[in-house]
Amino acid sequence: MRELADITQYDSIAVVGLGQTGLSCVRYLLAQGVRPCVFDSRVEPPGLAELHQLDEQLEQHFGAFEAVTLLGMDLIILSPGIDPRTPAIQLAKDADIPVIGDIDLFAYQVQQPIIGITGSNGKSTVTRLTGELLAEAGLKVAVGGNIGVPVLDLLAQPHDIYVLELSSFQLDLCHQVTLQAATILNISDDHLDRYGSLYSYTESKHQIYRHARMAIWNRDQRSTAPHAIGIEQQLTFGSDYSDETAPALFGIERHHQQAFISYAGKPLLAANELQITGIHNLLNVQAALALVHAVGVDIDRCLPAARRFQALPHRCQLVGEWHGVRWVNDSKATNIGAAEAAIQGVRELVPGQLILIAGGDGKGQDFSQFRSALLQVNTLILFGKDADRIAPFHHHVVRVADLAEAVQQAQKLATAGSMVLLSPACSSLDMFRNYEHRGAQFVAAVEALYGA
Ligand code: UMA
Ligand code: ADP
Repeated sequence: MRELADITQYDSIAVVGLGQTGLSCVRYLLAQGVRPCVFDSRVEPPGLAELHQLDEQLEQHFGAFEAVTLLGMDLIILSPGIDPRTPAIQLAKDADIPVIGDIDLFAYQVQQPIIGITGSNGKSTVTRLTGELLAEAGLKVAVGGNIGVPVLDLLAQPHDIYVLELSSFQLDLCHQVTLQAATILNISDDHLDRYGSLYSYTESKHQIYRHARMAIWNRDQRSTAPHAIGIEQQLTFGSDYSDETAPALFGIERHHQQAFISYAGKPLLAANELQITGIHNLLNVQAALALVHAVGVDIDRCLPAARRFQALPHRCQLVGEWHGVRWVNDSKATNIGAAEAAIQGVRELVPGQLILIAGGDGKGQDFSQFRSALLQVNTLILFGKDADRIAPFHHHVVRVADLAEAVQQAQKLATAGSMVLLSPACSSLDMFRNYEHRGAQFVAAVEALYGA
C-alpha cells in the first residue's frame, strides 16, 4: 500500500461504518479541517444522531455500499467490523485506493511509544492492567482500542505512552504502526465466520509482530511465537517455571504449596496476593509485567498495582451469594477458550454443583472442542441461536427460550454450595446489544429473583 500522506492532502476521504470507530474518525477529521463522506450499509446507522450533531451537511451514503461512489474516493477509512473483502471495498483496493483503519491514522500522529496487545482471550484484562502498572510507575498513560475507546479519542490529551488492545479485525487494517512491544496472549477458535479457518485467524493475529520491536509470547501455546517474522528481542511467559539462566522468561514457581509469578528465577508476587484468580489470570499478569519490562520500566515499582487489580466487569464477576448459591457473571466469555478458562478457574472453588448458562451466536466455532471443559459442569442450561450445536456435548442439558428463563431454571436446580456461572462461549449479538447488555440483564434477573 502507498505510504499514508498527511490527512489534509487527500481530496475525498470516506469514513465507512458509523459506529464508535467511524464517529471518532469523523470527529478527528473535522478537528483537522477535513470534511469526509460517510458510508454505512444500514439505512439508519446507530451513530446517525451524533453525526448530525457534529455536522449535518457531510455527504452521506447509507444503504448497500456502491462501488462506483467508493471508487471516487482517494482514501478509505474502514471500521473494523466491516470485512475488507466486502465486494465494493475489495474493488476499491484493487483500484489502488488505500484502505486503512483508525489505528494507522492514530499512529501517523503519535511519536510516543505504543504497546499492542492481541489474543483470543484476556486482551482487555491485560490492556487495562498494563495501563495501571505503567501509571503506578509514574507515567501518563492512555489505554484504548478494541477495549472500547477508539484510539483517535486518545489524542485529545498528551500522554507519555499508549497501550492498545488490537483485535484481528483492526490488525487486518494496520499498515504503518510501530509498536515498542507487542504480544499475542493466546490463540483459540474465534471469529471463524469471518476467517473461515483457525489458520487464517492465526495469520491475522500474527500481523501484530510485523509492527513490533519486541515480541512477547506464551510458552504454553507455541502458536503465539513469532515464527515467521524474525524479531530478535523476545520475552516469554508461561505456566512452567522461569529460569535464572534464561533472562527472557516469566513463569510460575511453586514453593510449599504456594504459586509465585517469577522473572528469571526470581519470585515477584505470590498468587494469593492477587485479587484475580485462575491460572489464566496468572498468565495475564505475567504478560502485563513483560510488556512493562519491555518498555524499560522497573517491574518492582509496578507490583503494588498488580496486587490491587480487580477483575473487570462481566469477567468472572461475583454477582452475589444467596442461600449458599453463588451467581457469577462471565458474559465477556464470547468464545470456547474463555468459557473453558472460567470453568477451570472456578471448578475447585465449588463444593456443590456447577451450573453453566451458555449459548448465543457461536461464530462458526467447533463445539466438540468444548466437550472436555463441559465434563466439569453438572448441568448445562442453553439458550440462543446456536444452542442446538452445543447441546450434543453434555449429558444433562436444560433448554430455555431466553436468559430470564435460564436464571429461573438455574435457581430451581441450585442447592447450597452450588455456583451458577453465565459464561456463554458465544457472542451475544443474536439476542442482545453486546456482552455488557447480556451481563447487565443477567445481573438484573438474578437480583430480581432475590429482591436484591
Ligand atoms: N457496518 C456496516 N456494514 C457492515 C458491518 C457494519 O455498515 O457490514 C456498520 C454498522 O452499521 C455500524 C458500524 O459499521 O454503524 C459499526 O462498526 P464496527 O462494527 O466496526 O463497530 P464500532 O462501533 O466501530 O466498534 C469497533 C469494534 N467493533 C468491532 O470490531 C466489531 C469494538 O470492539 C471496539 O471497541 C471499537 O471499534 C473501538 O475501537 C468490540 C468487538 O466486539 C468490543 N470487537 C470484537 C471482539 O472483541 O471480539 C473484534
Ligand atoms: P478479551 O478482551 O480478549 O475478550 P477479557 O480480558 O475481556 O478478554 O476476558 C474475556 C474472557 O476471557 C473472560 O470471560 C475471562 O474469563 C477469559 N479469559 C481472560 N483471560 C484469559 C486467558 N489468558 N486465557 C483464556 N481465557 C481468558
